[in-house]
Amino acid sequence: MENSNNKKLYPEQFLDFNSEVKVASPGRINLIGEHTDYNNGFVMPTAIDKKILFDFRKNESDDNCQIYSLTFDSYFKFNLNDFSKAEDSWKNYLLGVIDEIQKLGKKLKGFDCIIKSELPIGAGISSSAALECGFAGGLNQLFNLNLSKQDLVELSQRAENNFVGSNCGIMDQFASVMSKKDHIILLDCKSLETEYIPADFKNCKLLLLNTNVSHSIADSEYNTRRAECEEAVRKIQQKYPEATSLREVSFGMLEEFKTELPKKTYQRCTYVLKENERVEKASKAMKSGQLKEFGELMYQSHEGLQHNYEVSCPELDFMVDFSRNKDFIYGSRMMGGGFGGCTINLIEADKIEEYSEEISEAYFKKFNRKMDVISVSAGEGTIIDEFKA
Ligand code: GAF
Repeated sequence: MENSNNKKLYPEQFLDFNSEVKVASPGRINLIGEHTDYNNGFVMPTAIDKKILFDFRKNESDDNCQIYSLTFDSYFKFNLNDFSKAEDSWKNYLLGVIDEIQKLGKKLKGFDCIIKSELPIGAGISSSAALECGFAGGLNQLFNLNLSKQDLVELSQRAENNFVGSNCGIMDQFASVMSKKDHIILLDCKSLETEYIPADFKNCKLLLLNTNVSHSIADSEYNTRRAECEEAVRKIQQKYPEATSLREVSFGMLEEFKTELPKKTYQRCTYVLKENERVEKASKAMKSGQLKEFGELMYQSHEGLQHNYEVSCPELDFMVDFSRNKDFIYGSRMMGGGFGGCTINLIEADKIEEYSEEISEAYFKKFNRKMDVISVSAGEGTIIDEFKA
């Protein structure tokens, strides 16, 4: 890894690190289809051109591993046969991956790894999936584990579910590994069937506006939303056994259970069913170049997330509202799990600079907080290079 200006940052044992495997693992955006993945629904994500970079080498030992994060200037070591949950969450994404690889009966040996991130943390662009998938992909290559791309996606998701304790769906890991440059994925999270739609935004671009807040309730509320959806499915299944997720539930079926479900639960389910419909419409609009229609669906998605799914926050709502009457912004919505992070905006390219200044100023005035502008394009999924010694 390049570190010529900054050599003093490396712990001594990482100086002159000769990489055997290098990995570039991207963050992701999601155009539409939020909180639908764990309900077996549809999403439209893609990887972005910003990444986490890894360098791997085998070491002499059978089971001792060392990891250094250049981003956090933090070093830790662990034994492959004896490790437990760490205090820092970023370490748990990695340990979770090791745990899942070992559960598959795959044999690892001692290795060293350096990690450097270009992804802002807590911005909702899934630095966690990038970390898991890049790490899993690197180990797969270094130790010839013979895992497919889909194995890497699924074991990374399991690492997050089982070791980190977040009940995330599959979207982030899938986008990080499977994306193709200049394309948006239309993913059916039930069958994992994929369609790659050219990311042709004509005179527009995608712009992320980072609220720079990440409210602490995010993780617990995420798990609660998922539990609410699952609870509804369990009730509906009593009459319709074929409904194993909200994907198999129609508006008509949901209506039948309106009085039996808690009001909020009914509201959450309505949002999910409508969001799945929006993704279907949005993918058609994207394919036929109807960008204004696409943008309108983004606004509707935000409204559902704000009022029915209730995962937004004042900072995100302010940003979306601020864009509403600007005819050069076609669509805007919160992106990812919610309670902070970024909005994603479809905006005419030549207005980006002027608009960024205007909204930054207004946001600062309102919340006394700086926001960040992140311009993104649809990038390639995980890239792995091997270097023979
Ligand atoms: C987070 C999760 F990790 C995803 O699986 C997805 O549910 C998303 O929130 C909401 O759409 O990024």
